[in-house]
Amino acid sequence: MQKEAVKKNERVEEVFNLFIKHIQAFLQEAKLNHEEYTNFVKWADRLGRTGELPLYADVFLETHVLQAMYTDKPGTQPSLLGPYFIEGSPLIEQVHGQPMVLTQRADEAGEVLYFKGNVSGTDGRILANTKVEMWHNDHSATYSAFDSDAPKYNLRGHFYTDENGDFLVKTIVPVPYPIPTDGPTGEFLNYMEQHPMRPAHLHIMFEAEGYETLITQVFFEGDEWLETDVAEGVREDLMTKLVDKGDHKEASLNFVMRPE
Ligand code: MBD
Ligand code: FE
Repeated sequence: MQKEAVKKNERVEEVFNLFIKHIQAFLQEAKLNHEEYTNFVKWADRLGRTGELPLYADVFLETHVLQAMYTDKPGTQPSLLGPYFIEGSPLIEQVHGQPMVLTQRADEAGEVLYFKGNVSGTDGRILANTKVEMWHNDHSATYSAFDSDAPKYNLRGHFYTDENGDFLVKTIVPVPYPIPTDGPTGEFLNYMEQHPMRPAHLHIMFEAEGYETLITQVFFEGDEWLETDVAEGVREDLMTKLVDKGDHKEASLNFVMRPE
């Protein structure tokens, strides 16, 4: 207990030292005048006051955290957790032989999607009974509990893989998502002459005993925003294809987790 606390403080000290060292180097290089400095501080203050700091961080910084953590490691690449995950999603009822239906309104707009997945380990093990957490936006590109008036857990839920590590979930096809442009994050995008779009994506997270939790996303071939995703969350092994089945679409992807 005592030892743990000491270790943690050393890590915080190390990180803060690096943080201040690089901020100072940035200021030396940028040679801001006093007006620019004041503008920068005011902008950062607005970022905090409007509640957009998590959004800004997840869009412009989180991808670099992931790259530092995971480059060159085996298994499915992680992607951004993003600012729109909430705890406490409902357990989706599992009826044998039937797809699980992600929480949705009776008249949920959008194309029906059946998404099939399989979860295994880099050690070759089938990962049965793995917890799968899913959340994504709706047909009007809004996330429940944030920029939508849908019920809090709309298009959110969790369930478990079957004895073969498989799952089949029924939901709707997510759509490309513009991050909010009316606040300080939008100001930043404007100055950078950058569009606010993320390609359509499913958020998905896997938890299995003895394995590293895998937080990732699923993207769809042909999406016009894949190459210029504002948050740089796209990874090659997270791509799937939407197959047209007339009254619905199908897609599938295999996920591979790493032992701890
Ligand atoms: C999103 O939907 C998202 O997934 C991320 C990472 C950032 C902003 C909006
Ligand atoms: Fe998202």
